[in-house]
Amino acid sequence: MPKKNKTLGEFIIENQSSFQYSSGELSKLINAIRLAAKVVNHEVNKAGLVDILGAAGDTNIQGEDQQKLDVMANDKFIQTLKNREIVCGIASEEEDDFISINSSDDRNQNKYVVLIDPLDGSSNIDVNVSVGTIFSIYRRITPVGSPVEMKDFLQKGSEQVAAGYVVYGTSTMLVYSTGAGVNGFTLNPALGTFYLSHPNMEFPEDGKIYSVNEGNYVHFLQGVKDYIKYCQKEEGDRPYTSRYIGSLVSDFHRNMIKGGIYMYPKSSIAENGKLRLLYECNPMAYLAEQANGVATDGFRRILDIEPTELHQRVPFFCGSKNMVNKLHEFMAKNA
Ligand code: AHM
Ligand code: MG
Repeated sequence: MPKKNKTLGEFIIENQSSFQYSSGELSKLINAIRLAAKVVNHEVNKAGLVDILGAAGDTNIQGEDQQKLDVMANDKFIQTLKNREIVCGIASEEEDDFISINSSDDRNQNKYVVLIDPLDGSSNIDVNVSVGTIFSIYRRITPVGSPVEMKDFLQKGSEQVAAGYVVYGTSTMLVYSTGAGVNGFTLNPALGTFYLSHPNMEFPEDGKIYSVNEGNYVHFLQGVKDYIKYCQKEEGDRPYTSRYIGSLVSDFHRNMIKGGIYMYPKSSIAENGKLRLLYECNPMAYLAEQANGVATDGFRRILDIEPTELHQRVPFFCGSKNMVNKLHEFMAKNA
């Protein structure tokens, strides 16, 4: 059990030898994400003070309005990763295509690709509610030294070597895993230092919170409707509590600490739900499994899904083991 009061920098150095592909490169990568997270945190915190709110005017590939902070966060993460010359490719929810990175000597020897949702839940910024950054890291499968290809990004989630998120909340936290459990670090804004505050985070096996946009209820599959009714029924330890921030990172974070289930089902108006497999579901599923939780599309393990395109969407159910398993019972009955 890692001891507390340790900085993220110390933790990274102490733990890099336990990483299965250790070479220090992954540590440098996490360090770059830590730096970009601090810069984005600074910008997000002053969002209410300066005139940078509102849509930037562009729309992303999914046809959604981009807000200025999305653009800023996207640029900061991409720039930081590019400047440090530690990845060979980046794919971002805010970019139509992946970005291939050349190092200064033009022979990129880096092994890792990063997929990122730079600012998730961005519709919450205008109303001062938590948002987050989500990242996912893979080893490339094409040869080192050559340009990255689409297949380097379209890997199954089970191939991830690390994943994490930053939650810009009442305090800012960076939570990540390199395959040996999940650890959370809280930013001390006065010093600009992340401290290990939540070692070995785990979903409680049972929970009492369900998080779903119930406004879409009428459009859900019968299995999901039945499960929601089950959550609301007065029996045993139910009814459960409903909590939905509308910011995946924040809903996930709360559920991991308190026990709960997050759901973004498919519906008659969104045939694959809303969330993106590569930028949102895979990294969160990786963290969930590292934290003793479960993540599926209602039937299949998220990490087993073979991606076919960069911006693919999937239904997403994630959280405490017994809650997700109960949902599966209702889904199977109605399949
Ligand atoms: P975004 O990437 O455009 O911000 O969308 C993802 C977000 C999640 O964080 C959140 O859980 C969900 O969208 C909320 O969607 P809805 O408003 O449809 O409930
Ligand atoms: Mg998102």
